This record gives sequence, C-alpha cells and structure tokens, in this order.
Amino acid sequence: MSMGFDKETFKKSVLFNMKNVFRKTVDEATKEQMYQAVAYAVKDVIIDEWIATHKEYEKQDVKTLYYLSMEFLMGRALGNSIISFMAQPDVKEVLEELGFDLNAIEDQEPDPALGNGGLGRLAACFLDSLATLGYPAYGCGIRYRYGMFKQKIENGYQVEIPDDWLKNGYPFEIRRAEYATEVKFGGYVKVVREDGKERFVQEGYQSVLAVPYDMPIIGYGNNVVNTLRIWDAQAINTFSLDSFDKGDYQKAVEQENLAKTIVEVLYPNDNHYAGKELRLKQQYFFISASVQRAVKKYMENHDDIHKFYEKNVFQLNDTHPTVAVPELMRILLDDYGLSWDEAWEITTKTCAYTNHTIMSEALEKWPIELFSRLLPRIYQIVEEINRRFQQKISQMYPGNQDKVRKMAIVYDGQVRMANLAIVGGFSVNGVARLHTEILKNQELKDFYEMMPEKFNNKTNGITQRRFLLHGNPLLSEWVTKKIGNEWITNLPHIHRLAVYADDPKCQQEFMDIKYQNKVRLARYIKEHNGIEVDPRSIFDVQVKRLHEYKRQLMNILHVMYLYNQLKDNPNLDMVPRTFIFGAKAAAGYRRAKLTIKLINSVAEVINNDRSIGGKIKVVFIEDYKVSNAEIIFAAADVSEQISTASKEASGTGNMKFMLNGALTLGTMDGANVEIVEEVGAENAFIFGLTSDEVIRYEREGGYDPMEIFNNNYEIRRVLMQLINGYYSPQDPELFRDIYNSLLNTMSSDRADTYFILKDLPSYGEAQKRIDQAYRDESWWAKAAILNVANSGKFTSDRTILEYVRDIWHLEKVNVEL
Ligand code: NBX
Repeated sequence: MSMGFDKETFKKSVLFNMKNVFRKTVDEATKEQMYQAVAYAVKDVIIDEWIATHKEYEKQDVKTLYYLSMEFLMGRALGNSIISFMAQPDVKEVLEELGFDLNAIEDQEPDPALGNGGLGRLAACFLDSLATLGYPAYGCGIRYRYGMFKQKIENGYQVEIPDDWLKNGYPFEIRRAEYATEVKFGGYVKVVREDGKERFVQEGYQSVLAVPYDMPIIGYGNNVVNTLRIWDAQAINTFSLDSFDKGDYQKAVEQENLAKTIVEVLYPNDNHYAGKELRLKQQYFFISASVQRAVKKYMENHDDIHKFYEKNVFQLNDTHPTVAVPELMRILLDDYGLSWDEAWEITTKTCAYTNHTIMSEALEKWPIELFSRLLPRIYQIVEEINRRFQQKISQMYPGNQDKVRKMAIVYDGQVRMANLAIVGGFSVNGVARLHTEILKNQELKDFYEMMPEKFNNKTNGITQRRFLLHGNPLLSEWVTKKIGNEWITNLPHIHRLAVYADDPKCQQEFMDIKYQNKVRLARYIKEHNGIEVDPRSIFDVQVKRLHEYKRQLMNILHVMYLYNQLKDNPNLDMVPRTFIFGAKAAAGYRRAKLTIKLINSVAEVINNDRSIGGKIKVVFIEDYKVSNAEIIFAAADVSEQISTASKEASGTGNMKFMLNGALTLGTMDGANVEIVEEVGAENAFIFGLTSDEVIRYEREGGYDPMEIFNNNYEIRRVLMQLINGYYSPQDPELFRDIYNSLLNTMSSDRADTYFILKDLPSYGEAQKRIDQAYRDESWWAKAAILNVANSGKFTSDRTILEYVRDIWHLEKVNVEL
C-alpha cells in the first residue's frame, strides 16, 4: 500500500540514525533525539522520489512555476510527510515497538514558522496541492534565521520570544552550495560603450552570497516530491587577515554584516507596510537569487532566451516579490544583451501578481531615495518602465493628468510596487470573488479599465490533507468509513456525506467525535494555559492574527455585554459558552497588543467569578501557530469570521473551520460570501453591514458612533467599563485608548473606523440565534455535517487547478519509481 516504504527497512534506518547521530540506543534516547532519528529516516525514504521527480521534469522539459513569496508558513513536516507516503500506520507501529508514541514524537518538531498568517499559510497549502496534483513547481523564499516570534502571555500582556527554529538543526533541509549566487547592492551604474552599443555595469557595490537550502514538498501518494528553495546569506569574501588595505578591510566587515543581518528575522507585520530598508534588501536578495537561478537553469537546456516564458512562470505572492520584474529585465538587458522591447515582452509574459489586501496601510511604496541608493540599476529600469507606461496613459487618455497621478509607478517621490506588479505582468488576481470585484470596481478601477484582460479571480483554498486528514484523525476516519477515501485528493467528493446529515445515528457519531476533539483541546488548554474548560460548553473560536479590521475587539465587547446580563440575572437561560481566542499582534502594533491585554483582563475577571456558575469562560491560547491550529479547528463549534465587510480579502481559517464542522458566525466578507453560498444561509449565522454599505459610509465620511453610545444603554455600559477600572482596578486608564478609538475622532482616523459599535447589536442578535440553535442537538449536528459536506469548493487543489488553467498553463507529470 505505502509507496516505496518498507517497515523493516524503516526501523533499521531509525536505529542506524540513532547510533550514528547520537551514539545511542533507542532505550537511552530522548524524545527529541527520537524525532531527529525518525525525521532522517523519513528523508531517506523520500530522497529517491525527490531525485526521480526532478529527473522526470528534466526529461519532459516541463514548464515550471516559481511561486515567489517572502513567506512560507509550513508548519511541521514530519506527520505530514508520513501521511503523504501513506505509511502512517506502519510508522506508528515501528515507534510503538521502540517504545515511543508517534504523536509525542511529532510534538518535538519546532513549527517552521517562516510566515505571518494567511498569506504565508496559503503559500504552504499551494505547495502541497501542486505536488499532489503533480505540477512542476518551486517555492522560492528566505531561510530566516528567526521565524515568527513565539508568544508568551505574561500578566495578560504579549511578550515576544525569538523563534530559534534551527537551534538543533532541521533534518528535512539540504544545503545546495553548488547553486550559490551573488547578489549585489548599492554602488553606482557605469555606462560602457562597446562597438556603438551602451552597456550598464554596476560598480562599487557590496554583495552577498545567496546559498539555497531545499526542503522536500511531498505529493500525496503519487511519488512526486517538489522543492521549497529558501535562501541563506553568506559573506562573499572571508577576511584576509593579512590584508593591509584598510579599504578592503572595511568593506569586508560591511559585507560580513550585510550577510548576517539580511536573513536574520521575518518582519512580524501582517497587512502593514513599515518601509524598512532591510525589508527591501530581503526582497531583492531572494528575488535576485531566485530569478538568476531560474534563468541559468533554463539556459542549461535551451538556447533561445526569447522563449523563456514558454517554460517559466513567476507568481508574485503580493507585491513583496515585485522587484522580480525589473530584475528579470536587468538580466535580459545587461547579461543577455536583449533590446528593451524583447526583454519587456519576455518579462510581461512571465510574471503574474496576486493581490491579498485592499488595506491602504499595506501598500508598499518605497521612497526613491532609498530605492535608488540600494538598487541603482534596478531603479533605472523602473524609471524607464514608468516613462514608457506614462506615455501609454497619455496616449489612451490625452490630457488626463489625473490618470497619470493615480496610475504612475514612480510618483510623489515613491516607487509604487502594486502599480509596477500590475504593469509588469500578464495577470492580476484577487483571492475571493468579492475581493476581486472590489479591486476591479474601486481600488484598481483605473487599471481594470485600461487592461481588463489581466484581471481574474482565484478564490483561496486550503489543503484537506493537513487540516482534516492530519489534524482531525477521528473525523477523517469517520468520513472515510462513510464515503471512502477519495475526498483526500478530490474534496468535492465529500459531498456524499450530505445524505447522512439527517440520520440520527450519524448525527450522534458526529457529535461524539466533536466532543472527543473538544476534550483533546481542553487538555491542551489545561496543559498550556492552566485553565479548566468544559467540553460540553459551546466552543466559540476566533483564531487569526490580531488586527483591528478583524474585530477581536467586537467579540470581547460582546463577552463583556453577556457577562453584564449574567450578573444582572444569574439564572439567565443560556447554553454554557467557552470563548476561545488565539492571536499574535505585530510587535509594534500598540492597540492590537492592548486588545490582547483586554481579552486577558476580561478572562481573569469572568473565569474567577463563581457567581455565574461557569456559564462563560474566556480563554486566550498562547502562541497560536500551525501545529495547535490543527487541534483548535477540530474542536470548534462556532467559527468567528467577523471582519468589517470589504476588509478581509478572503480569509482561509474560515474554510478550515468549515471543513471540521464548525458553523460560521460571520459578516458577508471575503470568502465567507462563497462559504454561505455553498452551505446555505440557513446553516450559518450571518450579520452586520454589507461591503456596499461599509463602502458607502466610508465615502460619506463614516457614521456617528456617539449616536449609538447615547441611545444604547447596554453598549454604553460596556464602554464605560473600559474606563472605570471594572477590568483594570489597578489602572482604570489602561483601556482608554480602546475607548477613544471607538468614540473619539482621532487626528488621523475616524471614530470607530471598523464599524464595531455599528455592527455590535446585530452581532449580539446572531449570537442569540446560536444559543437557541445549539439547544437542538439534532439540528446542530445536521448543520455541522452539511458544513463538512459542502466544503468541497475550498480545497486548495481546486484553486491550483484554476491557476493552472487560467494563468500558469502547466502540464501534469507522472513519476514512476
Ligand atoms: O492573505 C491575508 C489576507 O488578509 C487574507 O484575507 C487572505 O485570506 C490571505 C491569503 O490570501 N493577508 C496576509 O496574510 N498578509 C500578510 O500576512 C502580510 C504580511 C506582510 C506584509 C503585508 C501583508 N508586509
């Protein structure tokens, strides 16, 4: 059954590794050592498939996708790998024979967390689907020395701990020194005249050596192993201690420092542009290395650079990799001597751009002073792209300076990366239907009118292999028992479950599984947070990055409201509820961090109040990450997807909850719209302003939250508790900023920018409907099963097939061993 896998060989390999790496026998080994020994044994198993896959790609001379991304939020590899080569039962047995538990061994692996949130995790899901579908693809990124920080909660506050994920070495990676590549920064551009032609040469630069590390991406049950290639930086010239040349010495020190700092750490901001010079260095570093390598690899087997785009496609994961456009131009112009028009044709047929947000504070705009100093030749090329593009605007819209002002790439002293990405590629896509419509009709309207053929939608998806098969073994076995295992590689097949939704026995089985998963999460919470929660209560969950537009604040304000109701009337008839939060705040985002403190302060008061009979519990799960996410989704009853309509481009957590049978409590935002379309509005809890209403209010300068404050006693009571010390007796002023953000017009933004008070009443209504609905266990079970059954659209396999069909045009490859 399991491919290329033999149980006895595997066992021997584990024992061999234990002896060779640690000089130990298994009975002396720690769990961590066992993890390493098993991980190396797993790498042994896949290595032949990895080689075979790339041989096949070469033989068939396939078109290759390069998914260029600053972030890959992979999560643990061990469990997923074992599942992919279908050897889980065997590996489990081997470990049991050696006296270890597979789950406990998997728990030893650090989460490789080279990403922030949705955007980075999407990249990881895409790699999984690409390999499983058999498409030739590389993920290209950065091997950050420190990934997403680890979150500790101390005294209710978030504390950031460096994520030293490479401390014990990472067994799955392979260093590929033979592909090391030089990347140049700074200096100046010299024009050289050679037989009547101008050539541009960068001089006086500093450079670093980019060294790739490859990680295997294992397709499910198909022998395909693709590659995630992440680049490390090394100093290019080691010190020559006998050098008496002071200039050289100085330069050597600087280059050493550049190499050390460039890949040091992942910027922990999501949906926010900070404009840091080091960030632009990171971008150019991994892009230059990846693009140089792609061109070299192509030219090893082809002789005509003009046809580069026939065999290569670059997908830009947001604007972060946009320097790929001028970098490819540079290589074609300066290294291959092509004319501008030739180079431009190749580049614009190779690059495609995905937009992940309409939040204006996320738009990357680099000051030209910084950009041109760091990347002088690239800047020249961007200027020329801009000059030609402005000319085109003027031809199309003669005398319309407004169009130039809005669409120019270089303007007001800035390089606008989104505009460069749109102009420099052949495709622009949003990540959910509503999001793409907003791009076409609002944010990118001018571009859409000028080049409608570039715009398309690709609604996001998630991999069911990690988020059901691996994360929820009980439900996964149940599904397979009912309808067979085709859903693992063909998720729409899961719709066959729908016939069981009305069956009382199946409902009972489903609810039992949910209960056991809640017990598993309760145990995790007890172990990691020291809080007791009741698995018979409704598990109401909001896990995602902390951001004002995602409105964790609205959630906790509603909890405060509910608590007031219970204090007024301790006999209040309500189903016990556990409100579960998990969220990291960007380290410099003060209001987000204060919201975490508020959630924990509210939790402290409510969880210790015996008078409410345990009807509400509030839990903030520390260090939300891919590995505990798998446990959390499996245990959720209610999925909180409550962003201000129009602000969440898609969301992908919403899909993971649905797949695990949680009911969505959400606004008509992002992919929620499509989730409701699939499952039916009667099986979800929808509330709040629509995106059209939000956009209309925004055009008209907002709404007046003071009116709500004046006229709604319950909301006023909750807001006053933010500033009267109710949840912070030591420091009654602590939450003043949050209070102000809702009611007072600040210098920069409107009061209640995210319509929290406006939506709060209808959110409360929806929460009441949930309380009522949960009392009918049969109804709830049916709705939950229907959520699972209708989640088929949201597999990343479907998303990838659409990218392949509309943008990438790749061919499927079979790998035989
Ligand atoms: O991308 C997220 C969106 O907010 C989600 O709606 C969407 O589902 C997801 C996948 O398409 N965006 C996101 O996660 N952005 C970032 O993490 C980010 C990181 C760095 C940065 C800007 C954005 N400079």
